[in-house]
Amino acid sequence: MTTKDYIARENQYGAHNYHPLPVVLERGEGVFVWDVEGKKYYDFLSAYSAVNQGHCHPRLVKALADQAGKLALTSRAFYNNKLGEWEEYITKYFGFDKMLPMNSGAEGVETALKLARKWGYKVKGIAREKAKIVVCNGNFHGRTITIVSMSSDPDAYNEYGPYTPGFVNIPYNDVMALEDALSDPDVAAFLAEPIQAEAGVFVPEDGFLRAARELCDQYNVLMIADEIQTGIARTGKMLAVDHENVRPDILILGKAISGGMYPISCVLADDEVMLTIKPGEHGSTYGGNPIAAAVAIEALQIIKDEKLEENSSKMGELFRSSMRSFVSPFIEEVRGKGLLNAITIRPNNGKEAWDVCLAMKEHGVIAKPTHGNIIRFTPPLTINEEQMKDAIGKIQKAFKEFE
Ligand code: IF1
Repeated sequence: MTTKDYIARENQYGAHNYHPLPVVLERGEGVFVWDVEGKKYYDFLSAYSAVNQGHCHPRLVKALADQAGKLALTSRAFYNNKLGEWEEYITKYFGFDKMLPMNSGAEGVETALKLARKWGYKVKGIAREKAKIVVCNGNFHGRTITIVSMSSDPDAYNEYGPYTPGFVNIPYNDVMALEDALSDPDVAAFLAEPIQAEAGVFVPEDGFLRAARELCDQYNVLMIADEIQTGIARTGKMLAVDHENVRPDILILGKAISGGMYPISCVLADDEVMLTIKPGEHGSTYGGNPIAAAVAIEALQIIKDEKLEENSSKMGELFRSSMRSFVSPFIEEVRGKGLLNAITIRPNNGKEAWDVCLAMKEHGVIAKPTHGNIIRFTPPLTINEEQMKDAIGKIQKAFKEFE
């Protein structure tokens, strides 16, 4: 079977909810992936920042395989000997009292919203059914009906109504709008991504997160950070909120807490928040399973052992400075933090971001456009200097092709 055949089969039997780049991958190792014809690529998407530790990291493969051969799933009707180990490890790692495990990022976000509402009623004393959660325009927190109810992207929400009420949308990066929204005593929480990734890697002004933290304190509102994409060293610090020394009340993690090995998400919070949910009031069949526990511990330990925060920061600087000094009629702006970067593309000679991505693919680098004119550049955090320089050379060749 050729690339064409694989794509045709997916087209025929799979739902059409994606428009992938025409490349069919079958193998990965570190920063590289290979397609079914044996062509090798630098992966500059990393499964949307899930594969921060690199593809098929041997320690993660081993953690997964060892645990899979011993005990995979118990449900939460019984205890297992791995979950507590993960809970202790991750709460100490991030400095929270407790953790609640789920599977997908969206479930993590749903969990945080439930916690915020419970806390709003039980602790803050908001009248039943009145709690509001403040969110930002341009957000991306997942795909459930409640989550798309917060979205300002028509592709994400159109024709999925009726929507879940109780959300207040404000502009991102706008402290005045935030203060205005939070001063409503029915507000339980403020939910935001520390950098808006899907919106096109929109980095807020320095001080925004700190100001948000202070306003949440002032108005007795929980600050919820969705670090599903920005967390786990992606932006050059373990968490993106660390750049401003901010500690959220609820931290949502996903994607790279498994290094791409398994769908795992979790929510961290202190007792005042976490203990508002009682037995039977929330859960998940797979959440907290022994494989997830084993994989997540290993994935987080790899970040420390391989000093990936530092590498992400350095390689990110190298990427941005190289692409900023590179002159191309296509490049409007290069922005980002650590290895969460984007280039906005000015259409040129009838060619757009999609065409640039196709050309990069031919040169051996795969990345995907978002919102038409933005390309995200998010390689695994394990990328070394030589690889980064090589990949940048290939990316620049692709840009030059259309001049
Ligand atoms: C898709 C984007 C990335 C997320 C944040 C929660 C979730 C995500 C900040 C939900 C998920 C994904 C989902 C993926 C594409 C992708 C994405 F382009 F849509 F925005 F990464 F940039 N919070 N992001 O980024 O996590 O339930 O998917 O595990 O195809 O929808 P999930």
